[in-house]
Amino acid sequence: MSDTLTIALSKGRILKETLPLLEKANIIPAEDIFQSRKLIFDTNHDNIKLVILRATDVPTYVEHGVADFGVAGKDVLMEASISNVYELLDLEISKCKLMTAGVKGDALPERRLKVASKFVKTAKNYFAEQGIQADVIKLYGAMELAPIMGLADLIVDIVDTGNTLKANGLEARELIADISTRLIVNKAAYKTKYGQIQPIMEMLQTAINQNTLDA
Ligand code: PRT
Ligand code: MG
Repeated sequence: MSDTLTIALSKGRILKETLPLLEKANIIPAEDIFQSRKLIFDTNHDNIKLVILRATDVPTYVEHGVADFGVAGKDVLMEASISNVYELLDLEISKCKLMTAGVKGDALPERRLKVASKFVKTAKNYFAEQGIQADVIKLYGAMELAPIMGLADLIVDIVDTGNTLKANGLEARELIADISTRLIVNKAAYKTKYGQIQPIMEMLQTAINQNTLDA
């Protein structure tokens, strides 16, 4: 059905905070997402479906218009190659910081820097903007290990409390970006389905405001 709205959600920690927000906006999955192995869910609205994706795949589904809406971290959006997408709302959940970090107390070497990150594009852009020469090495996880093992001088990673860095003898250095979860929409869908999209946006904005007041 062409008037169906599909919302792509990032699984993991973002999902845990997104579902209560959707519920406040009266979008409720027809069954418990955490108790199911399904990837696509009906909701209390005939025309709204939810799909649960790996966070890095959310922008891709929205870019191609197979999902109308997407919910993803700003870190993931900065790293994605998207041009058919508008960022509609800051959901103000799963907040954290994208930072550089290095071994506690270590000075940076005089040579070209070695940086390890999952966020290669964002890291390259950041060091280029700073006028710092850096080679960025792609890692898929456990970034904290790279400086300890001598793979990199610095990492670019997400920091919340800083406990993970601390536990590994690292310290946060420079702030690259404040991160929170955003609602994105496919540009074409925004035009053709505006009548359906607009009330959902309003409900979500009310839910975000309510969250902020509760906090
Ligand atoms: O593994 P995969 O790449 O598929 O996803 P993931 O497991 O990283 O996803 P998940 O569920 O962790 O959610 C990631 C998204 O949540 C990110 O894209 C951010 O937008 C957001 N977010 C918010 C965070 C954190 N806070 C956070 N603290 N993502 C990751 N972390 C990590 C941090 O890097 C550290 O390793 O959590 C650890 C604890 O952080 P500290 O500083 O509190 O110790
Ligand atoms: Mg994780």
